[in-house]
Amino acid sequence: MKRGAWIASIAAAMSFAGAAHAVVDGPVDGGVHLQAAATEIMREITAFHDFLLWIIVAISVFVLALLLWVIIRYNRRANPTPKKFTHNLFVEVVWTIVPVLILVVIAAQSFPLIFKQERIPEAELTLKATGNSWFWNFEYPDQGVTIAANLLPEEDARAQGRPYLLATTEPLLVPVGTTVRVLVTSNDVIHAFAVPAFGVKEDAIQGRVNETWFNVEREGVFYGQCSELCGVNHAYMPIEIHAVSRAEWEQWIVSRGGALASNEPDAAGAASEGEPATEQPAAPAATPTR
Ligand SMILES: [Cu+2]
Repeated sequence: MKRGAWIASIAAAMSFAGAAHAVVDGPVDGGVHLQAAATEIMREITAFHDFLLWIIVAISVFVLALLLWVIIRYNRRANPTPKKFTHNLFVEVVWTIVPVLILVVIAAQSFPLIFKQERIPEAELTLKATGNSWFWNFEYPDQGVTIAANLLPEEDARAQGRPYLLATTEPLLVPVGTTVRVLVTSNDVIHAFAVPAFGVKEDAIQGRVNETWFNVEREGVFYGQCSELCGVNHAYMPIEIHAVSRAEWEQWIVSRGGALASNEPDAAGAASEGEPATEQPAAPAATPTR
């Protein structure tokens, strides 16, 4: 890579989330930063990542400067007769208090973000993602639509100009500007439903229903992958999500034989609160769709 390109990449990596750059969804060749955010949560994760990066850079530079100072100023030639003291109260207090303060500052940014991720807002739509060895089932239980998304074979991906190992045979559609609650489970081993641009990563565990959520801000094609080592074809169970307008999504639901009845966001939310077992009968329902 040319020197200029390196500098540009590093500058991009260290830029704050608000910095203007062309939005390219999905992973890109030579990309060094996080994928372009498509949800508010991911924008905040990106900003937090950049904030931490600056703290790490400052600490690394400071420690390097201390090392250089000791190497140059206190080597045997420059300082032939070293002092013999072993304690310095002031320095010891400083190197205890300052790291604690740094951690407090980090925690003050980190905890609100974790709470925001974990607290699912009033959902307008429920999506169920079920991991299988090795493909995903997606279901809109309130609309009665189920799809099975397999890896798009390499020759088809090349022919269609879609990214091999990320494109699927059956892309999932979600409406933009809609809070989608995602129920994540598995039919066999542990998988993980992860979409970097949404800031979402949730374990898919057999016999258990985990919950997460996203609200996509813009239309686009977003990719994710199973993110839990789940066996020999772990790398071949991608996730492809198309964020589209509400009208286009409704059209798609109808074309898949679904019903656009009003959904009741609170029924499933209350049930999953304390008793995951009550959700269990829903899991096998996804199986016969294959
Ligand atoms: Cu998996």
